[in-house]
Amino acid sequence: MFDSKTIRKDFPILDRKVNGRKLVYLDSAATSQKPTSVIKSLTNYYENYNANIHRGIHTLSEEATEAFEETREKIRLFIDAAENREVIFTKNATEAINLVAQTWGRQNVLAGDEIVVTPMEHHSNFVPWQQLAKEREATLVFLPLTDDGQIDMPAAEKLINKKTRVVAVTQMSNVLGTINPLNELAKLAHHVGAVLFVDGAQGVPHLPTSVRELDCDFMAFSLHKMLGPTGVGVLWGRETLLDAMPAYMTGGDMINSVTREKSTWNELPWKFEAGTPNIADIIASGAAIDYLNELGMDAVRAHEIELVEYAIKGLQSLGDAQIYGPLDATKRGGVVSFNFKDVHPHDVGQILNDAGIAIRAGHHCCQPLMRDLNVSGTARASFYIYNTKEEIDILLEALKEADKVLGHVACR
Ligand code: C6P
Repeated sequence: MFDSKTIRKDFPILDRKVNGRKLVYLDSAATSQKPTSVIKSLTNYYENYNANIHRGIHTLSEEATEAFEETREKIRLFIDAAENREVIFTKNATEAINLVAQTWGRQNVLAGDEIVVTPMEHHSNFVPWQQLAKEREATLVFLPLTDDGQIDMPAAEKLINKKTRVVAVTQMSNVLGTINPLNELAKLAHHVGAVLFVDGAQGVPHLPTSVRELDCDFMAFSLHKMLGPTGVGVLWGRETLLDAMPAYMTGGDMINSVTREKSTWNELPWKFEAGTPNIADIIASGAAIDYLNELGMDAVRAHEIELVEYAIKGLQSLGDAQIYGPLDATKRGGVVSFNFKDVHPHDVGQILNDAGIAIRAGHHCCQPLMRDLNVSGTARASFYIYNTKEEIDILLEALKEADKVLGHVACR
């Protein structure tokens, strides 16, 4: 285990005040804070070796290319992929999902086929599949959830069938916290000749992840949720699948040769990386991976289980707080969504902000799930390596205070 209080010293932003109170940042599921090593990596790049990559034969370009490709290798190791050809940089998880839906999807999903999703998908892993289904005249099938927000696996066994082309599911829900049984879903998908697409946006930053052990076929995630800068996403896919896919965007860097009549594509991974990529942020993402590796992802996971257990107990002790998702902390990741009495979550978020506490409130880009839960939104506290039990105490105290104020609002 690591000491969050020591870790906090590496995150300058955590020293700031909000509304005159010490910042309590409980919104890492939206985006994590960044350690000094990541911030320094950005300035180091711009101060010392800013150049375009894969093009120049001058020293700066060579240094930038080397650092850029080194990050790809770090990411390969982090998710235990077989080849770094399989690691493609995008601008975020959303772009990675669209890339697959619009290339592999258009090539492989035909009229009458089925695309399987869950009701807990973030819009990013839902709307691209919904649009593909419309375009291809395919059917979108939803795996039902149990009352505590887990996939109903006996139902999944029946619903994943010969018509299924892809099962698209989140590794961990950004609302319910549920960690999904990807191994079992991979078996069900592969048994009928379908592929398993995993949205790892919430999973990869918080759980030890091996794409080979999970036996999935594609995975998408964003570096900004795992200590890295914004503007960097990753698509991992099996080499055979990526090789067979058409290009997504065309232009510079992704070609092999171009004549007036036709063009041929570069090899993987560059076939999917058209134009100048986000060089500085991708290189700094390598520093983020180094930081997480130093802590160890098993320790990250253990820390979050401890915080989630503590937060759930604390919220339960307040009475009247409705908590969504499984209550067993080992079955969920570091997000806790709740509604506090019959008060609108935006009011909760506003009052907490007055106390310097940053949470997220609203539909969390999961409108179909909100409809199923019969709520307009939830309040959500999410945790990461720098959060402490003391901060959860501050949250609980603020909620007790809010109760006094919001109790009135609710009765109006
Ligand atoms: N969820 C949240 O506060 P991008 O924006 O492409 O980096 O990530 C999209 C995304 C995809 N899948 C899941 C499960 C996610 O949680 C997110 C981002 C943030 O919950 C911002 S809406």
